[in-house]
Amino acid sequence: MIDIEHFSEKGWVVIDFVDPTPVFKAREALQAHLSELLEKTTTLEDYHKVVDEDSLHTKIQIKMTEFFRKNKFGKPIIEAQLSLLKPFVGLDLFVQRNPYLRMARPGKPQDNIGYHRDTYYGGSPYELSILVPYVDIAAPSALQVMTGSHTLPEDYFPTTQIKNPDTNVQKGSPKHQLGFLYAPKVMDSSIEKQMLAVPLKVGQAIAFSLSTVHGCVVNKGKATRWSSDIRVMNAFAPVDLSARPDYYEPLCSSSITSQAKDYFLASQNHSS
Ligand SMILES: O=C(O)CCC(=O)C(=O)O
Ligand SMILES: [Fe+2]
Repeated sequence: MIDIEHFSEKGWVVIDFVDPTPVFKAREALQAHLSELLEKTTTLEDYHKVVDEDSLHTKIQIKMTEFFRKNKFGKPIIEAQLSLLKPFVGLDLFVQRNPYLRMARPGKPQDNIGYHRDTYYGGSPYELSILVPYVDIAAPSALQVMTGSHTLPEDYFPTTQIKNPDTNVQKGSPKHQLGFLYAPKVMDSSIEKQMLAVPLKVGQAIAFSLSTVHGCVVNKGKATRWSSDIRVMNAFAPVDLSARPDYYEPLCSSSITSQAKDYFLASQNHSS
């Protein structure tokens, strides 16, 4: 069961997956593909011991992301947890089609996007981010969240919009497509003392609202943090998806919704 009260109060919640099998399957496949790319048996955790140089890292992350998306690892991971998600988000759900695959090496701030709210970038508080780790993540390596920030107004925190100092992050560039922001809205570093690191094991996830302040500035641990954040939303939530029509795909429908869709499809076919 998801602790819905915990989520309501804090804006984030740790989920123990009912069926972690697809996560372990993705982990195995990622590790095998990584070893193939690096021509060397490599664990996800020790990736940073093999790849230190940034441009090589970006190339590997692009290839690993393509592999993750081509094999469609995300949807089955979420699908296996539907009994948990339905009481939480609803019976009619969308899931993100092409989630990001994040790879944050220890001591490399450039592998992270820092503290933010995704509502700064067009996300809706009706959308949920489910961050699924493929390695155990100890507190020093973990994503951090600000408890209670999910219901604070949008202008509560001052931000400064800058151009990403990493010139490789441009609109549409490969790094942008990996989830890095070309014009990040930087939050004041004083919020750090309110940020709470949430350690996770493989088979768990942290779910948070897109209005919850979250992020990581640098992985201060010993292992590379591998995760994908997979967004889920209620198909009937008042979110304007017209600017990103392919962003989501259907995940599940209630019985009445499925029958209504069949009716409209039949009527359409009949009249054409
Ligand atoms: O994994 C990270 O470092 C960031 C994840 C994130 O920003 C999100 O899920 O919205
Ligand atoms: Fe985010």
